[in-house]
Amino acid sequence: MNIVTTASSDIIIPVPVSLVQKKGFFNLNRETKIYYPSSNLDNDFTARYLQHHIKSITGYDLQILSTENFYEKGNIYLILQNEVANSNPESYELSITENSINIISDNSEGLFRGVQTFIQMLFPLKNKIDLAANYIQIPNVEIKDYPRFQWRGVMLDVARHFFGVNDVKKLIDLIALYKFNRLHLHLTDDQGWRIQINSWPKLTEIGGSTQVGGGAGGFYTQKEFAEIVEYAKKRFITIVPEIDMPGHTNAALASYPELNCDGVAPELYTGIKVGFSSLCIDKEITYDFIKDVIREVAELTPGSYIHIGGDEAHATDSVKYIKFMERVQEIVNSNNKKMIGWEEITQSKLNPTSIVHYWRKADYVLAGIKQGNKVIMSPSSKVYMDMKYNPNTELGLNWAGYIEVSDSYNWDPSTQINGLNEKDILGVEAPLWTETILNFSDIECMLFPRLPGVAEIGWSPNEKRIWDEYKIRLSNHGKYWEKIGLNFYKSPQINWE
Ligand code: TNX
Repeated sequence: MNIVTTASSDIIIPVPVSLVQKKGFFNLNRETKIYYPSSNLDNDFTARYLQHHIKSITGYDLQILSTENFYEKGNIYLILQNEVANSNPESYELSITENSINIISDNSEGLFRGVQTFIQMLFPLKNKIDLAANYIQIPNVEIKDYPRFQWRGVMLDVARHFFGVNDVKKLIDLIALYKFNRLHLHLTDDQGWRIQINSWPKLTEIGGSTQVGGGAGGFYTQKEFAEIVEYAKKRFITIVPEIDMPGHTNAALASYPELNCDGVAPELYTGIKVGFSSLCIDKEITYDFIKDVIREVAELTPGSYIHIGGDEAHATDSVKYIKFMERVQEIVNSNNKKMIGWEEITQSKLNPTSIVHYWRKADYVLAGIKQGNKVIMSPSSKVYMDMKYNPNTELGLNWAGYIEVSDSYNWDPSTQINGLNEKDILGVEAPLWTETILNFSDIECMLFPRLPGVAEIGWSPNEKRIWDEYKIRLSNHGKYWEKIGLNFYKSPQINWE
C-alpha cells in the first residue's frame, strides 16, 4: 500500500521564490537513506534533525550515511556545493525526482533551511494509516529559494511570566520549521530579572523571585542561558538578549537600593502597568551597573546584537533620556555588539550600526533612517502576538486592536510607513508579550496560526504571497499541528478539514 502526499505548492510556508511541480513521484520508504557530506559537523546535526522529523511524522527510521561520494540512487542527499547561484547564505535548492531527493546549498545554513522545506512536505500525512504505508509518494518538484529579509525574528517576553529552558527549546524548534533566524528574549522588566549576572547577584535572587500575578518567577543561570544559545545556534537561530532600560526596571531597582535616586528600593511589582520606573540617570553607579551587565551578557552572546529596550521611559526626564541612550550605545559598542532599541531611541544621536525596532510611531522610525539606521518591523497592529484575535479571545490584550490571521498576513513591510523603503528594512519580528500568557499552551494559542504568516512576510517575495493560496497551505499545516497536539486557534477564516 502506498500514500500520496499533497503537492508541495499546497504546503510550503514560507512560499518559495520558485517552485515548479513536475510529473512523477519519489517513493520514500523504510530503506531510503539520508546522505550528507562528511566534511562538516553542522551537516551531521542537520541530517539527524531530518531523520528525527521523518521518523516522528512517518514512523520510518531512516539510516544516515556520511560520505563525499554519492553514487547510489534512490536516496535523500544533503549536498554542499558552490554552484547555487545566489550569494545569500540561506539560499538552497531542493529537487525531487524519481531517483532522488537533493537538498543543495553552498552553505550549511542553507542546507538547514532546505531541510525545513522538505519536512513540511510530510505535514499532511496525519493519520495512523499513513504509518502503515509501505511507501510514501512525494510529487516531483524543483525549488529554488532564498529569503527576502535577513532578519526574521520572534520575541518572547520571559520577564512578565517566566518560561524555562525546555519551553524556550520547544519554541526554537517550532520557529525553525518556519525558517525564522532570530529569537529575541526580553529578559528584564518591572516584574522580573531573568538572567544571572555574577557581579550583581541580587538581580536574580530578589528581582527574579516573582512575576505578574505573584507567582514564583525564575531566571536562567548563565549556564542555562549558554545552553539556549547553543541549542538555537545549531538551528541557525541567533539569540538576541534584551536588557530593557532606563524604564521597565523595577525588578532591578527593587534588588539594589543604591540604583535608586533616593537610595530606597521599591517593592517588587506583580501588576501589568507600564512606564512608572526609571534607572537613576544622574548617578554614576547606574553606568557601573550597566557596564557590568552588558559585559556579562555580551560574553554569553555570540550573536552581534544586544537589545537595550529604551521603550516607554515615561518616568525618565526626556532630555536626560537622550544623553543616557548615547552613553548606553557607547557601552554596547565597546563590547563589540551592535545596539538595538525600540523606536524611541532615535531621539538620541545614533551610530549607523545601531538598529531601530519599530512598534508604533512612524516618526521615530523616519528619524532613525535619517541617521542611517536600519529598521526591524514589528507593527503592533499587525504582528503583536499578544493581541487578541477577536473580542472573544480569552488570552491577550487589545490596545493595538484585534488581529485575525488575515490581518497579520496581509501587509507589506516596505509600504507600511510612508518614506520607509525596502533598503532601510532589516526584516520583521513578531513579539509575544506575556502579561496574560502563563504556560506553553498559551504561547501556542497566540502564535498559531498567525506566526507562519509573519515568517512568510519575512522570507517570501511579496508577489508570491497570495492569501487564497496561503489559506490552503495553512490548513495543511493544521493537520500537522493536530498530530503533534499543538494548541492552535481554529480561526474561522481557514477551512481546517
Ligand atoms: C507595549 S511594545 C510594550 C510592552 C508591553 C506591550 C503589551 C513595547 C516596546 N512595550 O512593555 O508588554 O505593549 O502589548
